[in-house]
Amino acid sequence: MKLSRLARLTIILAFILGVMGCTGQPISTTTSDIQEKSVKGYEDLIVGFSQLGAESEWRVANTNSIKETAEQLGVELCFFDAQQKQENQVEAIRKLIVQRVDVIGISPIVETGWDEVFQEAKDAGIPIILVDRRADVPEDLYVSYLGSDFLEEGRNAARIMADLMNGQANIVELVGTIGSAPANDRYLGFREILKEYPDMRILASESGDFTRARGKEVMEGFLKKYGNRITAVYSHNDDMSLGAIQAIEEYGLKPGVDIKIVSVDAARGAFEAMIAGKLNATVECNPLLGPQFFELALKVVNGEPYPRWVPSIEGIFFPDNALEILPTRKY
Ligand code: GYE
Repeated sequence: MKLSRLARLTIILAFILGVMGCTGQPISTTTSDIQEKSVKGYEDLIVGFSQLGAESEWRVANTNSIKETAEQLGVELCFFDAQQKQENQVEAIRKLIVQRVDVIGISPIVETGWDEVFQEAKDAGIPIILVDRRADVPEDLYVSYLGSDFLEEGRNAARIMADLMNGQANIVELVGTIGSAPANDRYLGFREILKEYPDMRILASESGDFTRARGKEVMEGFLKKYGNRITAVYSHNDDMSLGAIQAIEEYGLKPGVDIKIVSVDAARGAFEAMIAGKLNATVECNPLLGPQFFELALKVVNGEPYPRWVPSIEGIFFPDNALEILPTRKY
């Protein structure tokens, strides 16, 4: 049988990955390993993680939490950063399958397009845990979801906005990454509450891809088109809010005063903006998921009972006590 060059390379890669750990160290096989421990501890765990990128303050804190917790617990972590590309996440999962990790955590960049590769993991007997973002796949293709209630975050943002604006506003919306779970649900949750307020209108809604640079650009476009008709901004994350603040200042208006801003995440940058009077509120979305993730991973691997959804506990923050709270913030 003649194998193609690609097939030969794949076999060699599979062999190398199979005998090397994520750190590049060979996986030592002693007799006790071969006999397979019935109950694994953190030191026995090999966990794969496919992170979507590094687009925001939130994401950086999320990655740090996962890496630091793995180190503290002695878990072997195989971490891949997809740099905002779904195809890189698919490739990472395939590598992790070849590496035969115990469990795979993934923060899917968008909701759709995962069925095939999740099925491949399932066929290989590797459970998938969704971390931070949900994927729109059949229930049996993942074991659990750890993360926030994005719909409720959107509802809370609308409730705060209605309060701030006394039920009257011309709103522009900075949407997160198109097709991502937080953008989809923060969009829907906000509108659900807005229905109760006929004098709160959305003038325009556009994606700023969860980044500060895009948030600024999109806000510049809104200002060019609607000028001082805009009375409020709803932004799906703090980075885009910070970009919008800059755009509003350059336009010659006062963010937080002439145009009120409600944001999501509650990252340090948002607290600084609230202290400076430029941001009116931020709905918390907790990125520090490392400890809960590895606890869940261990339960899954040991066949212990675990919930289908582990929700994060979150609050809402306003400028009045931002100065006091800032030193306690961990991201
Ligand atoms: O709000 C945003 C990030 O998925 C909840 O992604 C996360 C979101 C977060 O880029 O800042």
